[in-house]
Amino acid sequence: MFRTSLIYKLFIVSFFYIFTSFSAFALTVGFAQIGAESSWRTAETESIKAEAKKRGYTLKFSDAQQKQENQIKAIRSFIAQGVDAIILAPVVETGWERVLREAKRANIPVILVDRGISVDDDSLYFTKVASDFIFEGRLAGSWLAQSLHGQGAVVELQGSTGASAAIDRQKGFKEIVDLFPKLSIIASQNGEFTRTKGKEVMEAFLKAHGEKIDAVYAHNDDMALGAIQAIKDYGLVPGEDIKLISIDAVKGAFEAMVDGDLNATVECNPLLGPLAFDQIELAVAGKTAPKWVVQNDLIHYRENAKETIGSRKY
Ligand code: GYE
Repeated sequence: MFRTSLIYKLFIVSFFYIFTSFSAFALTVGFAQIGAESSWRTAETESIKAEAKKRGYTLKFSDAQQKQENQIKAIRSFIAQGVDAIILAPVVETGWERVLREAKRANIPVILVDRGISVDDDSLYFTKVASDFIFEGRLAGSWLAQSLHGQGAVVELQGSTGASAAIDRQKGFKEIVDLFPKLSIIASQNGEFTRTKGKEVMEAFLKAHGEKIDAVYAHNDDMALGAIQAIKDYGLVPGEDIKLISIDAVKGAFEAMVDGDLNATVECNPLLGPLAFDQIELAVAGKTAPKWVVQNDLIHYRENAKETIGSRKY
């Protein structure tokens, strides 16, 4: 009798111990995502959802349909629900101070993923997990300058207005192009990071400049894939008559490189889930992190696409 009750008590005590320690670590995290404009973003969303599941965390997910006001609303609702941390993929660079101050006041750490923000007070967020877009633009510019032997007319498909990914990819690319007096960007327009808009803008570029265009620089693969279609419809050969380089390195870009339509793509890794949750755990434990956890990117060429396509993870 005595023994059974002792075992019984021990069982209850250890059960409560396990339960309380487990629930202390089972965090609730809000994720204010931008939308689903590109295959890159879909891969990022999946990575963050999968990582939350793997760690046994609850993820509250919000899709802002490309609108900053929706992201701000989502953040406010996460604060009201008392989440342990917030992941924010900021659609644009500016206008975040007020809502981030609210999160700070509520003691909820904010982890930025994939894009950056411009604020005077960087204590408004814990850290940023993202690629270096200026570097990506420079890499794309260097490839293009070389492959055109420093001479030619380039059209640029920009990412959505105000996004750090668009601002910096433009900046880095232009820096390199400006080094070559005979290389110029003859047109540059917003293609909203989507395949549909990329095709539409490329159609307009072709109508205005036709065969004068030597190359396309697209801020993401989806827009390049749309442009490839427009070039084919116009009766030119993408990858040959008009060279194309874009950024992201998603599966669709590799398929286009295998087909010969796309010349090169700069990698921008969207599988940010593990790194983002590592930062959350540091924040919740009261530790510090560098202000920018940089992802390293490289360039892929169509010449090697057949060998590498099989090992791609997104
Ligand atoms: O390159 C593009 C997307 O913010 C890095 O957003 C991200 C960019 C990515 O929709 O495809």
